[in-house]
Amino acid sequence: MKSLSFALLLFAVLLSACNKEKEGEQKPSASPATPDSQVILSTSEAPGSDLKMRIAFDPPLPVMSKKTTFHVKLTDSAGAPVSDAEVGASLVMPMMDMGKNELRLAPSGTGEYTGAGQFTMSGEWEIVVTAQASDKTGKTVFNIRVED
Ligand SMILES: [Cu+2]
Repeated sequence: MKSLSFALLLFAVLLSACNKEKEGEQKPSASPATPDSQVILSTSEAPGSDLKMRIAFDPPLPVMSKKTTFHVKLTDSAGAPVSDAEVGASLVMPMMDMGKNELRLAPSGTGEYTGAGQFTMSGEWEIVVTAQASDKTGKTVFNIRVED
């Protein structure tokens, strides 16, 4: 019995240590350059991604069938900007096949890439952003909600 409660205690300690680490991680990503838009429902990074991404929209709340400009900030795992990448995005509705809707994001500053596209329907969309640099790759899926 004693060893079981010790194991539980150890588990609890490890859990709280994990949470603290996560809180600490938020700080360096709070860069004022391209803050994540409030329109983002969730963000998930593909396993093995060396390149980290943040995204912002213009307009900040994308509207269906109107131009949306995408700004992606690309950094390496240490937070340094990566400017020599090929960056593209695919706009996908998770609930249905909306056809191919892809765009290229061109370099627009230190570690920044910009491109425009259109959401062809209101509702929930995934923006699948891929980046390929000389020796690193990254893929991040941003789930957002698009208004009518
Ligand atoms: Cu649709």
